[in-house]
Amino acid sequence: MYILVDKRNLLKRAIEIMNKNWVGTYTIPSKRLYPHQWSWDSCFHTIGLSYFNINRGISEMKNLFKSQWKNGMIPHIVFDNNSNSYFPSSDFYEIDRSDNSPIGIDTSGITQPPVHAIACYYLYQNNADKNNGKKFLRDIYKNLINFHRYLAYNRDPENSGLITIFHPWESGTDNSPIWDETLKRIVPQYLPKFQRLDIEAVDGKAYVRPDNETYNKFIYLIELMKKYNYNEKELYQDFPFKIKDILFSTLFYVSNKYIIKIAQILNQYEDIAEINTWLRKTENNFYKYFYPLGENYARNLSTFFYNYDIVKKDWIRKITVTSLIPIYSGLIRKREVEIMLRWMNHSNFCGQEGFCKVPVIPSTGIHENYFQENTYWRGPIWVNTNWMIRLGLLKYGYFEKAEQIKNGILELIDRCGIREYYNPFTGRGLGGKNFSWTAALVIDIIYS
Ligand code: 2M8
Repeated sequence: MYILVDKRNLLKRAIEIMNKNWVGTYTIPSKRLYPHQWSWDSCFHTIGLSYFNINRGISEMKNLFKSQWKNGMIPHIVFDNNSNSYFPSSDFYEIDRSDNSPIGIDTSGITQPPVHAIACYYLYQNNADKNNGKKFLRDIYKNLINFHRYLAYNRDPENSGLITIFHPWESGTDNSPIWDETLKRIVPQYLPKFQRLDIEAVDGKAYVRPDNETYNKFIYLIELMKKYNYNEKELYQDFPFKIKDILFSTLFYVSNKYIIKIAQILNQYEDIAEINTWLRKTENNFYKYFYPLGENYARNLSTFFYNYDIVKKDWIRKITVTSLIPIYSGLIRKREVEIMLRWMNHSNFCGQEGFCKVPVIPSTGIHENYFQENTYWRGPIWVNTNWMIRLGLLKYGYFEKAEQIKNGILELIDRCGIREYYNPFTGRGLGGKNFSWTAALVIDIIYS
């Protein structure tokens, strides 16, 4: 049962937060906890901005692409060196070790999921002045292609159309139980002295953030990447964290389709054949890499799409929201979508038998032993993953279920505030306050 949400008021609140977090050229995710520019956050921000301030959206994307590495990588953070409330800060990454790092711009040395082409398309689609929209697309087009070429050629030596990540921070779902076993195998040989600043930023509530052991491993993996001078070819040989990630690969696939749309708007056809080869590769390998035992398991309710650990050569069989994300790709068969729908209505996620008050999807199955209702990416509800699942449901024609998620998200935010994530039983807001991508995506959800 839904409470009627005053959408006009919610929209006003969301825009207010986007305005407060605007720092002149881009939007920060949340004051104090995340005071810099984050790559995929900026894409979600841009999607929201496209409804009420196109120029700010253009500025946000352009500022991000200014930081693009010479090999095409978009770094996951572009630092504002006037801010010192976040660790690790820019100097920790030592990006000068790589010949590819940009000159005079401080960034991290890792990347994040590619939502960029989707965000840029929104800026065109929602721009009343189509000439201006086209001009922006023309300005940004080569950067988009270069980012995707970087992913296609530097992050997929298997030629599978699926992307490998080197660090949980690259996944965007940083603290997910998906990474637990792989991280367990990694024993830090050395660690720099550092002080975590994230716990203070969430008012000392350590339980909503990753534990110290996990955080040490996050830091150690960056230390190790530095030893390889961020050279992907060498990292690929013996780096201990190499995972084919479903969410990242799904976004790569969807974004490739958006690049084709953009190329067609610009009458720029020369790259389309190459992008089509990436699309075909993803289609041909998605089941092979992400769906254990392929066709035979199709009728088994417990079968899911799972991330693939390249080092261990095995699937990571954890029930998390990542397993549902393939629905957003549109490339999976309807029968797997139907299995997913049964799962979504099952008590493992927030369905009728679950305890959730509103039907939205938490970040892990609620009956799993790794489920933690308040801890970052280990149980709480996130708006961006629900946004993708809703769009996936619409692609497959499940309008009623998509509408439930839409209403669930709106009700959750209306009642519990614009936060980074939410307890799936009580709806209590957690993590960063006044969180920008929640605000931005709620704007899109209201309008679409
Ligand atoms: C979280 O990640 C950062 C590291 O990148 C952190 O915890 O310090 C994640 O939720 C990530 O997906 C997000 O982009 C970032 C900023 O919102 O915060």
